[in-house]
Amino acid sequence: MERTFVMVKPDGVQRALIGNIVSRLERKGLKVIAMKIYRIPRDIAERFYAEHKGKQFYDGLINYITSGPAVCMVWEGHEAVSVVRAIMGKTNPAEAQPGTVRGDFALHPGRNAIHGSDSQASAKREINLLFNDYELIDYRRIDAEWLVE
Ligand code: DAT
Ligand code: MG
Repeated sequence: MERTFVMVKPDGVQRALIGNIVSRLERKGLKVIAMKIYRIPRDIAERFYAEHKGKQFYDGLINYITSGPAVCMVWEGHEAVSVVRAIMGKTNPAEAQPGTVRGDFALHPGRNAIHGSDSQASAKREINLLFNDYELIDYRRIDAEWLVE
């Protein structure tokens, strides 16, 4: 089973979108195995977004992501990385399809409400950056046998 790191960003928390976003992932059949509300410290944010250092939006991105509490999560399931990316929608919410989180709830790339890992390698790195191993909870959902053939 694949794992991915998901975050409701500070704008999503302030705009009361936590429940809606969690609900979309839950009803899809993905399983939440870690979840915490966390104000990301600047040094962690800089490591998290290291690939974007030097870009014109980088300083704004770090300020945004550290500006208030976020909800950090690990979700598990069949093709979890690409499934979450599809549920999120495009980085620029103005171009994101209606029906996606960003398509439904966001307008600007600098306030796009949700993060999801872009590959299994990124997921591993991001999960290790935000969670300790003991925070990842191993359990079986009662509907598991109805979700995967
Ligand atoms: P994604 O979050 O869809 O994986 P990304 O990894 O390319 O997108 O960029 C990370 C975040 O940086 C993105 O969620 C919002 C911000 N960002 C990207 N491009 C931006 C832009 N042109 N203006 C402002 N913020 C931007
Ligand atoms: Mg990304």
